[in-house]
Amino acid sequence: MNAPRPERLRVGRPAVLAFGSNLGDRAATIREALRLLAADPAVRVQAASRLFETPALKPEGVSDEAPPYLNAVARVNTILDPLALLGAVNQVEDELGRVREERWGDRTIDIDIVDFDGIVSDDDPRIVLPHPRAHERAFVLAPWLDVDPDAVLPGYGPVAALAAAAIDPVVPYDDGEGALS
Ligand code: PH2
Ligand code: MG
Ligand code: MG
Repeated sequence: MNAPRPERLRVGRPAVLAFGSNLGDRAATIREALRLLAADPAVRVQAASRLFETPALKPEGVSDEAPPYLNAVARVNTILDPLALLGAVNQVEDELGRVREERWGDRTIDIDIVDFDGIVSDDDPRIVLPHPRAHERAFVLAPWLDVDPDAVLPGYGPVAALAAAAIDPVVPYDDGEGALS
């Protein structure tokens, strides 16, 4: 029997993930990260943004010395809870050679949970939701608009308005390989 599923049986929850890479083959690494996440049976990748090229933001401001980033955002649906999703993205980071050294240091891949089902929480220092700096980062907000033009950042408002106010430069990046996913 294939009766329509009642709404309450929909078990997955939406989340927004941000990807950044400024070392190695940046585009290939972000594509591989998406493939690895999509291979997790607990995570469904629903949409991936374009790639954007962005100067490295360091604690002291935008840096012209550090290699520039490629950034992207994906919309996913998952049956994991936030901490388990964090574990899954950290595992993908490890598989792709992420080394955890200095804060905001150059990296092959960074995957951040920007939003998880609208949760606002800083109870657990391992995962603050939404991502505490997403509201001011065009390198997160611009690709997010790609996958959801009507997105709202919990506690901050429409992503379109935040993106218009953010000052870090973001430029769409085309390496001829087509869409991310
Ligand atoms: N991520 C950081 C620090 N700085 N700068 C850019 N352009 N893109 C990033 O993804 C990024 C950053 C910490 O996660
Ligand atoms: Mg980050
Ligand atoms: Mg991170």
